[in-house]
Amino acid sequence: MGSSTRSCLLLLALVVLVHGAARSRSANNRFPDDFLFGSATAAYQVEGGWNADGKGESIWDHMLHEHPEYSADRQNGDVADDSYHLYKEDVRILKEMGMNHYRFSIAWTRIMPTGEANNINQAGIDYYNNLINELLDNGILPVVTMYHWDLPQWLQDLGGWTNPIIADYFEDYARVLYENFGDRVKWWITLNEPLTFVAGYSNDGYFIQPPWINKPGVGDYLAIHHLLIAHARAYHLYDEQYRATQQGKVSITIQSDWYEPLTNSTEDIAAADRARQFYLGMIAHPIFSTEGDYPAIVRELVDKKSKAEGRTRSRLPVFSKEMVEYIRGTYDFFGLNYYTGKLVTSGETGKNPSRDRDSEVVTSVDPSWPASSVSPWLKVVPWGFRKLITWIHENYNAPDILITENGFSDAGTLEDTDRISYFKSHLTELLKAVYVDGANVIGYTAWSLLDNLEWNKGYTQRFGVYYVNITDPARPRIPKASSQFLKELIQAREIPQD
Ligand code: PNW
Repeated sequence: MGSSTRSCLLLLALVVLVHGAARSRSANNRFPDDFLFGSATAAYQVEGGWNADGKGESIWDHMLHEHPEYSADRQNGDVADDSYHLYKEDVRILKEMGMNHYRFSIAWTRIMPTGEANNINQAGIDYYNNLINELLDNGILPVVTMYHWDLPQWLQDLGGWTNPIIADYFEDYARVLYENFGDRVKWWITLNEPLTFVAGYSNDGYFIQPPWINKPGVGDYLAIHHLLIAHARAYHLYDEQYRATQQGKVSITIQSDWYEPLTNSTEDIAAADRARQFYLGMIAHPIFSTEGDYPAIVRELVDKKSKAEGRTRSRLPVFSKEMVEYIRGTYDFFGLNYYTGKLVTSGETGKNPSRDRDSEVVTSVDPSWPASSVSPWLKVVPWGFRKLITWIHENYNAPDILITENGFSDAGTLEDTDRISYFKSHLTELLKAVYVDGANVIGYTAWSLLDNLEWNKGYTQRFGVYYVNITDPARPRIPKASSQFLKELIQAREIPQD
């Protein structure tokens, strides 16, 4: 081989190498072709029309009517963003951003005012038909949450999630939804963030929520037990009666922080794993793990403490072998909400008894982490997003993961640069989980489409990529800079580099 041929080959090799490196760099920054981008809301937070056209009273209607002082700004969901009347505006702005899907929730009480199947409200069915059809006409996939915390008050009066009969009622509700909307809705989420809403039975969540019953370590465990059964009932109903014809997917949305050991001591590493089991595995393990049932460490610690308290049975109810099998595997994807991370060490905290105390962990945050100026719990921990996704990938048999919420709050500025950098850093970590760690993330849903009623924090904590002026009866939707950012990102299917 002559020296000129050799240098030619060398040059060629170099070109190929450099090109390859450049390609893998850009691949790391580019979303897979079939990756779904969307945005989310929940019925009580945006709809309003709380008693319009036959809608029944939910536990959130009930609580904030009875106790306006529970709300940070004395606001409630009576009118909210008035999406009950302005849903076409919502679809218009979704389309404007080029969104592939819209995750919204159905208000149980709009369809079944008391929660009972013998009392169907046609106007409620009509409203969701209109919304679903408007979305489909605009090429946007509906991703529908059945339950985003607004239980019919009628069912709460029977004990709500602490009464095992709730599973029967939830299955009835799911049937009505599949029957009426399943021809067009192909993505179903049974429950949103179980471990957030069960704090309504333990009064130890980070915010006041109905029914606000002070039974920590007992009421929340009962609710968890029954909601897992309710979820499985809705899943099996779909499997047995609707999947063949409707061909959709059914799953659940779980919220988890990332739990990082405070130090690399064996003790802290074990504590962080316990935290994951108590604050994520409690719901995920029965559904997504190979073995099913509650995580072993959860079973062990709660049983041990219950015994030491002199009880005749564990505060955490026990599933029969059949029920473990019935719940195990009831998913078609993993719905994940991520906002923040925590540092973990072992120790005792929380009410006695309570899930916090049962877990034998103490969490903290790093003071150097940036934070939302209005939501004290929301520290910006993007690397925790990657670690959480990868942990789920490795521990639960590599499920398809749909990010069903991720977002940032502020007081409501239109130049929301902090929200843009939150999205950017989290999407960057998401792509590392996909390309480096091999996780199957199939889509990303920004919380939230609109500034909306942030539960008992009212409008003091705004998560929207569109601003809503709630003193204006017309509730115009005004784009923030972050909506433009998402629009460009979705168009390019790439994270813009500065
Ligand atoms: C979610 N945490 O709740 C809910 O699904 C939304 O309805 C809500 O508006 C949104 O997040 C913003 O708060 C969360 O403590 C509750 O980490 C608590 C936490 C995260 C999300």
